[in-house]
Amino acid sequence: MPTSSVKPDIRPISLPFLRRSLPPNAPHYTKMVQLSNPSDVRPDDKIIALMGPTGTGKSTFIDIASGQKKKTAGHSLKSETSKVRAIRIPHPDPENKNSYVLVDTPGFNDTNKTDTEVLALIAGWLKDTYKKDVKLAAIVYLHRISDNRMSGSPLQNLRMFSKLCGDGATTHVVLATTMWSKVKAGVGEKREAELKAKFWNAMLQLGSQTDRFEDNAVSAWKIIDQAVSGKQESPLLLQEELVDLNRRLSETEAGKTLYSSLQKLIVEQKEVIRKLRDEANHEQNQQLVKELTMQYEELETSLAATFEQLKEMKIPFGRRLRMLFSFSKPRARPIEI
Ligand SMILES: Nc1nc2c(ncn2[C@@H]2O[C@H](COP(=O)(O)OP(=O)(O)OP(=O)(O)O)[C@@H](O)[C@H]2O)c(=O)[nH]1
Ligand SMILES: [Mg+2]
Repeated sequence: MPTSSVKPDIRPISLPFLRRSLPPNAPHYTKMVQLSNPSDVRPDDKIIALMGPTGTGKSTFIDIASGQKKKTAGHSLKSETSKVRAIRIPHPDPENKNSYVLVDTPGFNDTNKTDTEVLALIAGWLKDTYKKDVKLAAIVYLHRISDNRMSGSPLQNLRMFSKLCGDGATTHVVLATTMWSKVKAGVGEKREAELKAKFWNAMLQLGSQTDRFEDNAVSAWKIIDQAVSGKQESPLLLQEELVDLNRRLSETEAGKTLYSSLQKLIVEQKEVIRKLRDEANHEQNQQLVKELTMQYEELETSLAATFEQLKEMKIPFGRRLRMLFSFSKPRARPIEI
């Protein structure tokens, strides 16, 4: 087995596919390097970002593509990836001499982080790398085919992603479905057709592609190759806004989308609180009143946290006015889903 002394993160090849397709002593996966900072990326790296809601399999995809299955992916219902994590790795095809950087991002609807914090983390990484003139070569956006409805959080995530990406970088996007083993083939196919016809349609019209991730390294690299293949790299809308136009995060299309969703959430939370209060007022059962009060208090805390996020994402009136009269506009435009 090949060994390495370069970095402690380096692991030998472990997947049968890679053993079959590479000579037994191939140095390929022994060359994996963890990049601690955005400044560690190089202009010649092919950067592949994994995005999508929490628990869709972003970390699993990277673990499988890099031959370190089940190293960083989570196994609980809690969100796992808490910061942007990147690894540099060569392509499994020895003819392909490019170095690839796979970027793992935390998903929105994280159980430990607010969406504002998640957006700030992703934006920070994208901003720092773009400042070094490094653009993403591809984005793999994951969606769980086992989700039975495209509403609530998956839809909100997709909207946020479409605003962050913009129409300039859509040809580098592969919208990939995961967890096919958890659904009956017919059900999965029906959901996939609906995604393509409805929710993904705007992005597909703009040149994005779709694929299925089949839980193996061959499938992961097929998706990566498909997303990268010979296209001119272009900045994401969010990168243009933050770096070229010097906007604050709250002033970007993604930031504004988050702001509206927080406003909506506040209205919903207030309504639930009102209903709980009414119910508790009319209830005679002491035990039930106690439970309702507990729920009520939890929601009040959650509402206060949403207000805090909203405050953070609010654009001061003066800046809003200035933006309105500004002639500098990004080249890319937001995509409406
Ligand atoms: N069957 C199946 N399970 C998967 C697949 N991808 C991920 N899982 C499981 O789903 C769970 C969550 O996967 P992760 O890879 O941690 O998801 P993530 O998108 O990185 O989640 P966050 O880090 O929380 O944003 C883990 O238990 C994985 O083993 C897949 O393609 N098929
Ligand atoms: Mg993860």
